[in-house]
Amino acid sequence: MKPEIYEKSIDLASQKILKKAEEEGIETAWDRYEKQLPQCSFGQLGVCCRNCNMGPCRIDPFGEGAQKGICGATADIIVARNLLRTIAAGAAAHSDHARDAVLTFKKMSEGEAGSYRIKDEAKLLSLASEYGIVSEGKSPKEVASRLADTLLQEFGKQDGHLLCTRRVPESRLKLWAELGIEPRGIDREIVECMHRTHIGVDNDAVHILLQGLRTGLSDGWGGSMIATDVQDILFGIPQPRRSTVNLGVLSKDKVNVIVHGHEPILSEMIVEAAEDPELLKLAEEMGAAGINVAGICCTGNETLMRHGTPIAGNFLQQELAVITGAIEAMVVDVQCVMPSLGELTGCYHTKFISTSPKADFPNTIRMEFHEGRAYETAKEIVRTAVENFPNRVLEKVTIPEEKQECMVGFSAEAILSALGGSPDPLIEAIKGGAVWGIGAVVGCNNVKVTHNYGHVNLVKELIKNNVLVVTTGCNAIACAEAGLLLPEASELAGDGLKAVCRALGIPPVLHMGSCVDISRILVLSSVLANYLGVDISDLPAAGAAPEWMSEKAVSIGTYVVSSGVFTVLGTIPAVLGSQAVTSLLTGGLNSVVGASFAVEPDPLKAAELMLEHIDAKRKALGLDS
Ligand code: XCC
Ligand code: SF4
Repeated sequence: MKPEIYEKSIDLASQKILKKAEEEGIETAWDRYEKQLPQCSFGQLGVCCRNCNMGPCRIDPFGEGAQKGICGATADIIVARNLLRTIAAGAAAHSDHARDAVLTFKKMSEGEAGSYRIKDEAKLLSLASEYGIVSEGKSPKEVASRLADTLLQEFGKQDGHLLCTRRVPESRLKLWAELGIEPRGIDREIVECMHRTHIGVDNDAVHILLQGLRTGLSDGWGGSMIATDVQDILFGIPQPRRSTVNLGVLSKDKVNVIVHGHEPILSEMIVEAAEDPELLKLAEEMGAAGINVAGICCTGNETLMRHGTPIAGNFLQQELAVITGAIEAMVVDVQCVMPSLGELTGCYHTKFISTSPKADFPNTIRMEFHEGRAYETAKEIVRTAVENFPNRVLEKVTIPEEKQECMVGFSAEAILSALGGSPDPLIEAIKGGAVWGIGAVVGCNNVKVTHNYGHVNLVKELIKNNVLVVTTGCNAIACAEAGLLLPEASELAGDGLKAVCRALGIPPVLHMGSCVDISRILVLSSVLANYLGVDISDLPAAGAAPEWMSEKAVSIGTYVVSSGVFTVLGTIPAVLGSQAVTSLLTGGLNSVVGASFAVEPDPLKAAELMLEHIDAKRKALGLDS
């Protein structure tokens, strides 16, 4: 039976556009999901392998048919290998994004990327000193060049350890070293995953998974952290500011340009180009009242955090944004961009512009983006959008009125300054029980979950129980749409958290950025752990990804757990075909890294698991007041 619209999304704006899609006979991800049902159960359990051409092989989960692949691989081996490849792909996506940011940074320092500059010199100097680069007597660009070289070496490093890992509490570093999972070069870990999963290499599930932990760590404390740091130097450390979210941010009289994907290298330039007097004049000539840039997914989070650029939606709203009929250009770079957008934009006047040398899609206009002429390309892109404004078909336009105000920009630095410069007030609030614990809630949308239902209900339940929530990615956008990123949302919080939020003027849910910015959460947890003189795994904190879907999310979950934080997944990972892998992930890991995963699709029950975990950690710290 076809699901009702309210079963597809809890968000009113999205429901309205889903209705429009139905009326216009337009297909969306939800329709394609229906056509996939029932989904392949071998795939769901993770027990099919095509790592060599004797296969594909699959294991019969009921124990009646084949129990081994042709090479002899068991379900445990196949599931573990598949999981390792998933982690490698996720880590590769984050880290390759980081590489491009560092390469732009390097070119900027050499004067070859004239559109970019050093926005935050203080962060440049503090990173330089962290990495032992002498800055006295050197110009900022010279320091930047040295820093870029040092960071680039992190990718190809063959020995030693990743520099960012020195931010971790001593106890955790020692544990990683003992386990042999201290990450080495970022690229090295990813390549090693591909090698190990080739036929006839690594065939012990535990041994394979340890490499998974190491690779995840090379993402969290490597690629993602480098991306965040370099982007902060180039574009500024996010500071608290207000903005608006949801499909209602689209303008009925301005040119609407959507930036979608993940890399601020592009979107920063688009935001700037949209203010160019020449293009504003052209917009006026085309009959538009101005140029409105709005984001989707994490590239949207990046510009939201730094400029307050509005966000039109999260992952499952990308098609809906087009279906409003109000978008002149959908500009994309990498990751989480549905290939369906090609055909879909063809049903409207929307120009679908792909910009990354790495990512092409059907039916796009290619406008490749290179640092050397970044601003010029951004201007050409915005011009294309502006010139498309007269083609908007008014009868096809529906912009829902729903838009929600939000307060964003809570980098670790901004949180510390909101606390008056020291973690002390937060620690005291945690000790006294006003803030019962910290919940990190992140991750995607997934058609298997009613859009935003998992995110919003889990977060509401946590704040109700005085858990301060930090968020990134599509969860942050879902929370913004539900009005949870406002100081006023502390009305929904328990009394303790409410009082703390009021005193500090902060929302009970703090938007810390894009998905690579989960590195900010890692840094914050290190700061808190070090301040308390404990390990990260001792903190009254828990993580969750209620609607996750991407391979990046698997890498994230892996490094969060390996860093010592219990994490609840809202959708089921493809591991249930192996008892050994499943019980290791959901239990055994506790005795290895002091944290594990749980799977719980019901957000209220997921919150309960997190709260139980936080209770136990409080008790262990002697805080059960
Ligand atoms: Fe993509 Fe980052 Fe997931 Fe959203 S949360 S669907 S990965 S945009 Ni990263
Ligand atoms: Fe089958 Fe083994 Fe080849 Fe996988 S690696 S396809 S299990 S023979």
